[in-house]
Amino acid sequence: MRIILLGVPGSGKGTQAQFISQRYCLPKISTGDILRQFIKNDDSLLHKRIKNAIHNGKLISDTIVTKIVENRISKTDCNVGFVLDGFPRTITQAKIIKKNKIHIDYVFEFKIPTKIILKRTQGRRIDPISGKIYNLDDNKYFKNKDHMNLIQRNDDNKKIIKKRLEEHKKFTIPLINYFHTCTTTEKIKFYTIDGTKTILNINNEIKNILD
Ligand code: G5P
Ligand code: MG
Repeated sequence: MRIILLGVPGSGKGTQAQFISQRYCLPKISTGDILRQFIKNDDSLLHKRIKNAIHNGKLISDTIVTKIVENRISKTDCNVGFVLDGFPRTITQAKIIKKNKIHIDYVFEFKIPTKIILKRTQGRRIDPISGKIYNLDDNKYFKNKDHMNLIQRNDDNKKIIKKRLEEHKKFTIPLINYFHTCTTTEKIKFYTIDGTKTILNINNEIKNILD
């Protein structure tokens, strides 16, 4: 199964990517996570450029991101399929998937209103070891014994979120419209998910589709 998860910042892509990856034994490919890991490890000009773009809420160039994904999906563990979290994000990125003759089975778009986006992203906390995603609103956060070690993302502040939302509107909304046109011609199953529901409800909705 080859799956794409789309949606505004904080809509639940990463959370549901972890669920899908575990339940269906599929590698999770999160371009955001890969880029954040990448900029941690060096201080070259390229690293600085990527860091600057992320910290300004801007998308990274299609060339860099598609190279990362092409390289990752060429690994043998992706022979069974994969779940792409946050890629593609532009029509150019989607066309590279097509150029590589990779057939996508499912696209899920998560939708939530802006007011919720701001609250969720500011409450998000991440376990730096496992990558597991929590929220201050979530009881599990307090049950996590190591919650003192959970971290907040640098780009999870109001000003940067607003810029990330502008990028979404400019580049990803046209991509979503593009996918709508592909559903019939390329037999891609496209589902819009109401991201305001609980995580468990959405897990179940996805299970009903993929099981
Ligand atoms: P990222 O890292 O891909 P975004 O902005 O696309 O960043 P983000 O912020 O990671 O997306 P998400 O993954 O959609 O959001 O959301 P999440 O982490 O799962 O959930 C957010 C919070 O809500 C959590 O606290 C979670 O517990 C809670 N939550 C989740 N689901 C639910 C639910 O159903 N109900 C409730 N109540 N709560 C829930 O990209 C970062 C940057 O990297 C670059 C760009 O610079 C980008 O800005 N980048 C790319 N650039 C170009 N092309 C690409 N393809 C790129 N990919 C990354
Ligand atoms: Mg994410």
